[in-house]
Amino acid sequence: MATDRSVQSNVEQKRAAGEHAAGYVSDGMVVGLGTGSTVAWSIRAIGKKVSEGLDILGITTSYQAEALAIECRVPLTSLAEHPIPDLAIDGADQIDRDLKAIKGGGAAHTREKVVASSAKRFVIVADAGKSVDRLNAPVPVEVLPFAFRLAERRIIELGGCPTLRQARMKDGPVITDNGNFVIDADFGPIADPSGLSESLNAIPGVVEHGIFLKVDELVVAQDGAVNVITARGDD
Ligand code: A5P
Repeated sequence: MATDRSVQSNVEQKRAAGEHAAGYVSDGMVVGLGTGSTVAWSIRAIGKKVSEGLDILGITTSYQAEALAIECRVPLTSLAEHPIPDLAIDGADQIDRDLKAIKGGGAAHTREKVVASSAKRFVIVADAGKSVDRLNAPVPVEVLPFAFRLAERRIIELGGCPTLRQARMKDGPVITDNGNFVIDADFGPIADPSGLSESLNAIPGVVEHGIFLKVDELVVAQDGAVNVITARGDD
């Protein structure tokens, strides 16, 4: 169990990484704003820069991000109006050395993937605890409620263990911002993230899963320093 001190240092790492990436934002940009506690620091820092005259537009990935951006007075737009954001910033649940990530701990991965895939540059911000040699967290799979039993069966056939995510402060399953269910699919260590991504995409009724294969840059904070790791660009 984490001590108070480690919890505090984890929060400081998230803040350092999130605020570092806010420095990438400059006048005239359209910026994808991710979901979660790490990128929240980016959104707050961007809001501060806006109050000092920065001229940008944000595109949010969830109701949570939208509420925070509005609170921080970040002007918002949509993908319909600005289909190719200059930059997208987001957190992750795990990220490996090849900059392949698992996202969706907050059930926002579908919109996050749409925004990240639309953007010219996708940056993940993270505390050091998110870095792993091999992805092994359960993969969040957003699925149409009509199809969840089929999806569970197919996940088992792929060697996974599916758990329908349950809500807190509401009886029954989590309902995403898109009105769907989330299955957390535990495959243990994932040897082939690309292959698993393809297999999950092929399940009828699956809207989107949380394996992210294309991350351009990781901003990770550890021991009071911020490290920036850039994708090798060989895939
Ligand atoms: C939202 O569904 C997730 O993809 C988040 O981006 C991810 O869980 C990171 O969250 P934290 O920054 O709160 O760890």
